[in-house]
Amino acid sequence: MSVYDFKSIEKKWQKAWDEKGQYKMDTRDTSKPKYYCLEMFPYPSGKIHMGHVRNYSIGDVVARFKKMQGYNVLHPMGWDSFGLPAENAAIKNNIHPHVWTMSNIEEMKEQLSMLGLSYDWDKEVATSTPEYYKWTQKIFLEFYKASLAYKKNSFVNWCPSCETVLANEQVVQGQCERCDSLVEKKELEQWYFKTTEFSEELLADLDGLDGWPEKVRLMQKNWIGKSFGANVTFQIDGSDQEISVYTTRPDTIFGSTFMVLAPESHLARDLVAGTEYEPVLDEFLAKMHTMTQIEREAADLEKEGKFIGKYVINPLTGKKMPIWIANYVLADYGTGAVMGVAAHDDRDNDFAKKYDLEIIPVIDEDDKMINSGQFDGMNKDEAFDKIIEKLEEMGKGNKKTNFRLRDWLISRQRYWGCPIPVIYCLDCGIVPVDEKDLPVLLPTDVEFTGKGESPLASSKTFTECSCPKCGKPARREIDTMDTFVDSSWYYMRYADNMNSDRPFDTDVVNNWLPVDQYIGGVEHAILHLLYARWFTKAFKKLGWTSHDEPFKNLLTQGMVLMDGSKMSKSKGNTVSPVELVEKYGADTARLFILFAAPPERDLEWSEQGVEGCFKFLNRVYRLVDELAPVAKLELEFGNLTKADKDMRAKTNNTLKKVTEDLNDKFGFNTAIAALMELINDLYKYKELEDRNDAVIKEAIKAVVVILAPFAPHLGEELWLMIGKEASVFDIGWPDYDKSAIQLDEVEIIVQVNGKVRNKINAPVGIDQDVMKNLALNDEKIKEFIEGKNVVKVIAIPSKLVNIVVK
Ligand code: ANZ
Ligand code: ZN
Repeated sequence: MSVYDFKSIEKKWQKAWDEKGQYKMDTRDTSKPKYYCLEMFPYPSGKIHMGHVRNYSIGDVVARFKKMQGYNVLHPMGWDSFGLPAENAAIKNNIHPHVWTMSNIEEMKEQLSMLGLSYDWDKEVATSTPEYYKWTQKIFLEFYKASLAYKKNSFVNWCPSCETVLANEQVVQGQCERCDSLVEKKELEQWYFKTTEFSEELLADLDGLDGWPEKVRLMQKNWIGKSFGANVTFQIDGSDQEISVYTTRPDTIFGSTFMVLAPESHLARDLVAGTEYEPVLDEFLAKMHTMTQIEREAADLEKEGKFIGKYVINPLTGKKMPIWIANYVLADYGTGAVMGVAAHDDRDNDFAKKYDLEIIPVIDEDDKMINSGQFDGMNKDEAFDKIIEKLEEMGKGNKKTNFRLRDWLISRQRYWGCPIPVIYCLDCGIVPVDEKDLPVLLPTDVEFTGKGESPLASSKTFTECSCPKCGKPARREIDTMDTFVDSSWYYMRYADNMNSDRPFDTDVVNNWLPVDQYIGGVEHAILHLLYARWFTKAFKKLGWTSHDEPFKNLLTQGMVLMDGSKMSKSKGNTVSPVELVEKYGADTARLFILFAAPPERDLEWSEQGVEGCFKFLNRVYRLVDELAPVAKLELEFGNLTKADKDMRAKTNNTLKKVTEDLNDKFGFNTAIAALMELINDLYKYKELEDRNDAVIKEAIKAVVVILAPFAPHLGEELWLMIGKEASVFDIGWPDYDKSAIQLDEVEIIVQVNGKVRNKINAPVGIDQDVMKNLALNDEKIKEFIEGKNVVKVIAIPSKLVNIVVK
């Protein structure tokens, strides 16, 4: 008897698949229906972790199953390979980001290949390679031409001691993550993508994404944040200048007793200009610049502000309202000005109490208007519309919807990102790089000091250039793009990754998109998915593609936990995938991960669970090994006994259940559980003296086929052992035999006074009276009804008999 030598089995099949090109596919082949299975590509940190193993194991089962079902499956993998860690490594270890990144990719690819994943590596992309970022730059230029990319001033986080711009994540409680200095705000010109161009579509199309988790759709919806209200204009007292505010509560206007402006707004600056309040604003602004956006928007922010010396007139009450600046008003939302309603808005309430401002309630407990003149007594919803009408009549306001969604700031003062392909000329201004000069390559003569605005500034060969328009000396843009730009379109490039004329061929991408199944972490539920959706809409507008949404179905997998908390390097509670595979094999690792929890749920790591899966695979191996000679014979079913029929029913029922579980339901754990049951039954059945070898053969084949997508190496090996030719993944997914699962007998539940007391077997289609008799005469049931009065017997055909006794 041979043993389950997973090491040599896995090595053997990985080599065989490789040599045969098992997973190569042609995206231009349209002879079969397409299926695009995509897992979120990783940042190449150098080491895979259990989260990757989980993500990719799930994707691999889906891809293999769909291929067996006859689809042409696109299942690619690549690298989100620009980003800060490479740059930090460069600063720390004096190694070039490109070298560091490529060696990490090498390492990770090797680790992934240990898992036996069915990727077509010919489709690989790495976003930091010139072959890829050339097209990211081309896309930028197209967006620029279409006014979907533009430049404007904005504030960035600046560390005065590191002399560098910090990303929001690098600011911890207002301090630089590296040196703890107080972070300042510095105004720089920055590039933006106009995400707001598609706010309506991004919101409306969420409705059609019924293959997405509801919670993710909701998160997107909240992020886009559409609100309904009005713009209202207030005249400045003693001037004909006006201030416009955005409010979602025009019904509360009679209760508005002060106005609050964002300290950064131009409005505030204009109002104090040349007055004694100018230094007040300056001092307040300096304080604001030490705070991050996140802190400013926090609900528990301690409200603070200053009066700036002027008043506005409330258009409906005619009363004077003092104008303040306050930390809770944001410059880039609405108009940057708020009508303060202390009685009905929590933030305004905190503020009014602190600074002793007037508080006038205008809506009572029954949602009826009070203190609101002609609107008194009206329901507040009615007043909402009526007040807007009134303001419109007066020329003081109008209905307005607003989106919380901002344009996307894509400039990064970093080296290891995609260079923004524009040139600045003193005479011509911003000049796009000619397409024939793409890619704008990252220079290699850069010093990584961690200081300065952008590392690219230190490269003369890079910054100095000539203007494409007039030929005069000019300089290049030194900022690079946010890495979310790279990951917003990689899944389109996969479909046509060798294209050297354009980012992708329109027909090819129109055929392959949307992705049929996208799988990844819920941490990308907002930004990555939103940006990818926005790119899709932008490409459609450019006429490059015709689909509306990038991802038809989305699965957000749960976390991998150890002792209840997320496995992470910082907590030191990790299990190394490499060590795991070395100890038990990839098939055990995959099986455990898929069996231990449904994919959307968190998964608690258990060494015992891994052990259990390993034992199970050993058990399967021994069983198939023992029965292989039988499985190779030419056999007929002949006459079947009850036991034979039961075994056939089990086999075919299992096949049916697994097929249903895998068909877009992600019931991996229940499918594996069903397989385990089948194995148990088969172990018992094979010991029967009058066993039927044709029944065994049928069961063994089902076992191997069902196992294959989960444990592909062992699947192939067993397939060979039972005399078939590789590959088990080239055969079609088998249909189950319907006639085998239509049993001659059914199980009938017998209840006495509503309590289940026994289960009895009865022929299918048995008469109700015969059913009742069988139940009443059953030995076990007799014990429960002896000496009692049978009042009533109810029978539900083929299911249940209930006996009522007194
Ligand atoms: C008066 C009022 C009364 C308001 C009330 C709310 C409740 P959403 O729903 O998020 O769109 N607001 C407007 N612009 C702002 C800014 N730049 N920074 C901070 N807050 C701002 O929020 C709209 C509401 O947020 C607006 O409606 C405004 O306050 C405030 F009982 O106006 B409201
Ligand atoms: Zn010029």
